[in-house]
Amino acid sequence: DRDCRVDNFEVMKDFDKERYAGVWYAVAKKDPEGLFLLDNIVANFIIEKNGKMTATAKGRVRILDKLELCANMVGTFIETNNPAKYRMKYHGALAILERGLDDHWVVDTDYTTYAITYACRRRNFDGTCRDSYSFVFSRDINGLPSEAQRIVRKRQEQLCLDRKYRVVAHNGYCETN
Ligand code: AZE
Repeated sequence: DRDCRVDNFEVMKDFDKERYAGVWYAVAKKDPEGLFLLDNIVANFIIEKNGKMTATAKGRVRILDKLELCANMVGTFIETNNPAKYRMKYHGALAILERGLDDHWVVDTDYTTYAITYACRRRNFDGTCRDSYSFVFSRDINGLPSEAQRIVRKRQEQLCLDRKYRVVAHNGYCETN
């Protein structure tokens, strides 16, 4: 039946980072293992003058078991042979926050309404993913229209992550914290 090997996942064809640039609100996410952004997640992708893509991301996190704060994260994107498959180097503005190097695959987007991204951090020996995260992004903080939701649901199935997502709340927490 469905092929869940990461290398066989389809990603956005002819990905155009210039059209992708700008603000995206996370409206749903599938979490990886360990610490992660909780909610109020907003990403802003920028194309630098040298053509490289960077991004800032904000989101509420809980660290040291009970400290809640808004993480200000910075990501730089390393291009690969596939224009929709990046390696993302990221770190927090505060040294106590995470840093790392993750895949950042743009699985699908129409540039103006929705985007779905995928990162596999650890693979099983059979090529399926052991530890992944994925975001559904919207240009509109209030969510996606039903046509886009239908496309996104299909992509989530193709990533073998159907029913693994939760809604990302936006309540202004990171505009004041
Ligand atoms: C992403 C959008 C593009 C820029 C960045 C993103 C990811 C950020 C994280 C942050 C984790 C922070 C934690 C802090 C304690 C994909 C949202 C940088 C993965 C866990």
